[in-house]
Order: sequence, then structure tokens, then C-alpha cells
Amino acid sequence: MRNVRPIFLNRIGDKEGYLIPIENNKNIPFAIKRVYYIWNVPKGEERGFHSHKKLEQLLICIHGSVKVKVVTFSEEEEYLLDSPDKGLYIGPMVWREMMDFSEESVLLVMASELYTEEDYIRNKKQHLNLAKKYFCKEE
Ligand code: T46
Repeated sequence: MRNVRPIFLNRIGDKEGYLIPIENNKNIPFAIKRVYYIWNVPKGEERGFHSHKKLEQLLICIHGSVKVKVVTFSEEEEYLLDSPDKGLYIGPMVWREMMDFSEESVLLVMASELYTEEDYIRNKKQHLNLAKKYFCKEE
């Protein structure tokens, strides 16, 4: 799917435990300017419901699991993030919804830009229109 791809993160270690380094433009395709994490999400709560004009992000559920639905305008997929070595890259103009947060889950997100509300598209209809223009221009 365009602007979305799972990224498998190589872990280092064995019986002594695991470690995963994340390095700008090395095992992820952008430089990190911001990190945030989401946790303590009540059962049944859903988050997201927006896309970004420019932002690139990597999502990793470092504890527990979460489902992420992604939508361009013509494509739609669902990913289960249930391991600290499974990352999901989401680029610009992709609508995302996060659901089925397991108890005690922690979703870690690395972002290519600082926070600005200007970059958000929080209206689905507007997203579908803009995403159509964006992806059709790319073809
Ligand atoms: C995304 C998904 C995966 C800030 O003040 N700074 C920040 O860096 C962020 C991310 C959020 N906020 C504020 C904005 C809202 O008032 O925190 C509040 C909750 O944000 P939001 O409702 O956008 O949270 P989610 O979980 O729906 O979405 C977040 C990110 O905002 C978004 O970029 O892709 O996680």
C-alpha cells in the first residue's frame, strides 16, 4: 500500500534479552524530530481518525498489542502491532485509526516533524479528496 509499510526491526541479543536500536535514515526512512507514546487506553477506545499532510511516522507497540487501520483513498489495510520488533511506517496522506488496544499496551511513535495541528486532516471526507489528488499526481 502506498506510503505505508511494515518495517521489521532487527533485534540484538539472545538469552540475555533483546535490544533494538533505531537510527535516523538507517533502519527507518526519516530523521526523528519527536517521540511520543500512548498508553492507558481504556478497553474499546479508538484513537487516530486523521491523516497528515507531510508527517512521516513509525509506530511500534512496545508492550501489548494494537490494531491500526490505514486508508489512502482507494486502498485500506489493517495491521496488528504486537511485538517490539514490528514497526509500521506511515507516510503523508494516510488516514489512520488505532483500535483494540490490549490492556497495558504502550504504543511508541517516532515522528519526522515537531507537533503542529496545521499538519492534521481530521475530516475523513476532506482526507479522501486530498489523498485522491495527492496519489493520482504521483502516478
Ligand atoms: C498519530 C497517531 C498515531 C500534542 O500536543 N503533541 C503531540 O506531539 C501529539 C502527538 C499530540 N498532542 C496533543 C494534540 C491533542 O490535543 O495531544 C492531544 C491528543 O492527540 P490526538 O488526539 O491527535 O492523538 P491520537 O492518538 O488520535 O493520534 C496520535 C497523533 O496525534 C497522530 O499524529 O498519527 O497518534
